[in-house]
Amino acid sequence: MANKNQWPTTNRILKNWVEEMSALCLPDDIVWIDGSDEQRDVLREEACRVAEIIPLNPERHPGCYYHRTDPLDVARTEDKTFICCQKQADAGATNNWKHPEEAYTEAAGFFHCAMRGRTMYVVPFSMGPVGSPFGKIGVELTDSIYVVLNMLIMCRVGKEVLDTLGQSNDFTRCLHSKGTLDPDKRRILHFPEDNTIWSVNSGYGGNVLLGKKCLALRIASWMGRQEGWFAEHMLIMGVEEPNGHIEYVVAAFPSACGKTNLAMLLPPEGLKSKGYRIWTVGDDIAWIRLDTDGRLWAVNPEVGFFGVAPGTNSKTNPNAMATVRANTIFTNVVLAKDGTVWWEEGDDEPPTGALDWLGRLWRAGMTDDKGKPITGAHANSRFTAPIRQCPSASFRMEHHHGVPISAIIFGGRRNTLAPLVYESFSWNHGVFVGASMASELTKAQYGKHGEVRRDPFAMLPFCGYNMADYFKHWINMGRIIRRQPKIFHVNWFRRDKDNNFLWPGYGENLRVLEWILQRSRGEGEAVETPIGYVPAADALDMIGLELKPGIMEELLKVDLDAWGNEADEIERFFNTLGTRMPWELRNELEALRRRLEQK
Ligand code: GTP
Ligand code: SPV
Ligand code: MN
Repeated sequence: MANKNQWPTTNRILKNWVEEMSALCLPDDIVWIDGSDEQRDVLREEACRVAEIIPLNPERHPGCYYHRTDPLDVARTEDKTFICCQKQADAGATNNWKHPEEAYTEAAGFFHCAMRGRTMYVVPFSMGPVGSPFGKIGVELTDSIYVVLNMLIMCRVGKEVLDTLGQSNDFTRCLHSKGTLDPDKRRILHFPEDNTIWSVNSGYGGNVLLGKKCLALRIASWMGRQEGWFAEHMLIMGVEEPNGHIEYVVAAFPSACGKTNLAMLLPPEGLKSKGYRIWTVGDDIAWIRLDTDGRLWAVNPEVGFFGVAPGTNSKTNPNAMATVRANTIFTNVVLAKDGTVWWEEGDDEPPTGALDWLGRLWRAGMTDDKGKPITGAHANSRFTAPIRQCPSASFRMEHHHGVPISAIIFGGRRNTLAPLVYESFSWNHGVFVGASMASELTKAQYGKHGEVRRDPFAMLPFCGYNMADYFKHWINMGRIIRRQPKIFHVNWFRRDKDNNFLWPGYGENLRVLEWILQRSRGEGEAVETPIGYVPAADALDMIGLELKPGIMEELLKVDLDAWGNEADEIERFFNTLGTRMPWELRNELEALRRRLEQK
């Protein structure tokens, strides 16, 4: 469709931009994505023909495909991710920064002729329901059919979006090329002042599905600060209580720390008989606005899951297993001879004669030259699947207004220190709890696996502006939210001396949610500690779950000495965030220290 007159829009600004970018990348052809099943089927066939994807067993996995990324391109590359605004101070201490001019110039060199011999796909997409006051439109230009097929699952794509955009200039300009996949020339560039994203030399999810982390978190968080709302790395879930009423909560955990699992949990035996039911609204991103009723309301800007495969099985997450049965793309898992897929701690025994995520012949029990087990699936292997296929998918997904939020939950992976759950004393204390979050690194990030790093609000890699300003935005919003949700912190990952998890987690986490919702209503028994309120010894309903004696005490323990050290760590971290750190959080730190000393 090189002929511009045949393009499916009359938006001059959009057409000019597509022309300009194609003059830079020089694709052989330009194809506009209309969101139809017919076009998707043609693209699938084409991707299979060039072996970008492999069709899976049509009986076992109808409509499913398999994909491998380059071995050096298996997770987001935070060190190649930049916020490119005029002033470095606006990107802040936690972001890599480049001056826009320098960033454009360098990347233009990488994009130059990058699409020669390839097709440029034009993907108009909406984050949030099309036409909703929450909605934001983007257009991604990409030379990867894999990206197009993923975008078709992850967001609302096609003609309807173009119609809604009309002649407007109000869309995020997203440019992506696989380029050569050279890691040294990989750049994930955000230009919040131009509403533009450029991504080059990667083919991995979070780097290239530009509606997700790049638009819906980094660019949107910048917009949210200016327009008075929040873009957060949070799941959204409804808890239907025995009386039929549904309360909604949002929860921010760092990458690979349990958002997808919590968002679609199945009530455990015991609690199930009380009549609980979970509704999944989102598993990764929440856009949150203050409404005229004085409450916070949230939408999930996405319509798909890009979830971690390893560890997902019919016991830990039956809803996810049901979701990925059909119409799913699997990336970097094990491919079995019969066209099925497998991953570590999944269902079934490991297949024989299978190919691992690198495409090598693989069998369970293989070890490398150091004797370490070789996993078949990459630890950050993922599935891309439509939310509507999830048995617990919320019937309010398409509501333009979203859902009202009753509690905000923060959490991380902490071997020690953080108790199973605690409640903050106030909004500002809750912001402090979010700001001082920390978690062990997982395979979703490059870095040293297991090391603890500060990850405020689970937004360290995703906040598109100065982190200190971000904290201040949360504090300022608190002043105008008339009906503030309470703020909590959870830790499913506390371990005993032998390194075993103390808490069974997964579905059992509903017991903690039940207490959180009770507390939000002013009910539920709690004990005051220097860090916040923890449940009284018998406050969690443990019907149907027996823990060994002493375990609950261990889970809820607040070690004052360890928290004294933690306060020092938090101070060290705050000191790295520069002069814009809000005084309110310094006050909260001193208040924590005072409470610890008084005990
Ligand atoms: P991103 O998609 O990277 O943002 O991750 P996420 O926060 O959605 O994490 P996810 O739910 O995919 O969980 C990541 C890993 O944590 C999986 O291997 C899970 O099996 C494991 N996990 C999730 N919930 C629990 C839990 O309650 N307890 C324990 N022990 N492990 C859990
Ligand atoms: C995360 O790392 O938090 C993810 C996966 O959700 S990705 O979209 O690749 O960033
Ligand atoms: Mn995530």
